[in-house]
Amino acid sequence: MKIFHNTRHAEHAGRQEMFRGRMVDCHEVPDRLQYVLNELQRRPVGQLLAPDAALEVDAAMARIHAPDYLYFLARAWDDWVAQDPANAERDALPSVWPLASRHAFRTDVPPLNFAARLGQYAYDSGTPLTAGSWVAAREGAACALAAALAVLAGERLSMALTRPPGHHAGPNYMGGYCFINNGAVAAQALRDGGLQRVAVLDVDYHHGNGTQTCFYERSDVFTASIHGDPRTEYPFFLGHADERGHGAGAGFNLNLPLPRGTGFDVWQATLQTALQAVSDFAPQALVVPLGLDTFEGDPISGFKLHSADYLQLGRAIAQLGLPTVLTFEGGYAVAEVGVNTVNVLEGLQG
Ligand code: Q9C
Ligand code: ZN
Repeated sequence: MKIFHNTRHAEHAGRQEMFRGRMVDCHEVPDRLQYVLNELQRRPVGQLLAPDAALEVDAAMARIHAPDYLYFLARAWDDWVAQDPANAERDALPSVWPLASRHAFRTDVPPLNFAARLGQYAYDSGTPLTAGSWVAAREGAACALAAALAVLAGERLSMALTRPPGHHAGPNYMGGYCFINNGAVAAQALRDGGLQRVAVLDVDYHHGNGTQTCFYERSDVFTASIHGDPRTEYPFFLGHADERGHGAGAGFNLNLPLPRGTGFDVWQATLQTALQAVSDFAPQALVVPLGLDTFEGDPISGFKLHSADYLQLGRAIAQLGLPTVLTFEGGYAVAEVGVNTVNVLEGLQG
């Protein structure tokens, strides 16, 4: 297995996120990826690589994200500091939003004020944008592209081992600790490499709203997600079972929400439902946004998987017999995220 890791991930290091009216320390920290690298040293299940610097990562991101959103992200830090030089000492977080068009706020006149522009592109106040966010996120997209190209070249398994994560980022928005949707970039790169049908199976605790939205009206990329019921769990406003796709994409999205507190027995049975749906779609490759926040010890999530269950998860996905690209998503029990991640990889290798 080829594992493309982001050598610049630590440049994205948010300090605090807004949570219930106060600022709390960020959960999505650089240490998360370091723990995975440490475990890979103990159990070298794959070949650690950095993506080729010559990869056309801007073109790959532009296949998923809107030009104005990428333009915004690339310059956001400089614009933030230009708004007030003192901002150089603090992360950017939004505090004002246009909500949705049905609330009659204007979105047709692009604001000039940076706080307003950030509110236009960010859907929560838990995703700090820092001086290094753009370079880290862009290099993460390079990892996703490299992992997709490896599978196109014949590799059975590859992984984009990167942070910040990606599955909450949509065509023109950031949120949920995500800026660039790495899984979507990988899926699109697989399509652009000549595969006709690609499936995405999101196993993060949180609904993969960004990925769902990227492919919601398409029949060439089937998306499935197993996650905490959005009536009680983030991201709240998407991820219900009746979201099946739209237009040409009708029938090509599957949401499997589960109540907070769900353990591995029920989760695993739900995984079988998702795997059957993926198999029925007959894809030529699979993308797995791999979140480890289904772990019982996760500080912000509510499922009850144990470390050994991740071996089973890997084995179950391997049963599909599909070329598979993994992306690293959530998982905030930092000391266990390395063992849990490598357990999945070991299970996948059979
Ligand atoms: N203070 C991913 O797992 N905030 N994103 C929850 C905790 C949002 C999770 C509140 C959680 C986003 C990639
Ligand atoms: Zn998550």
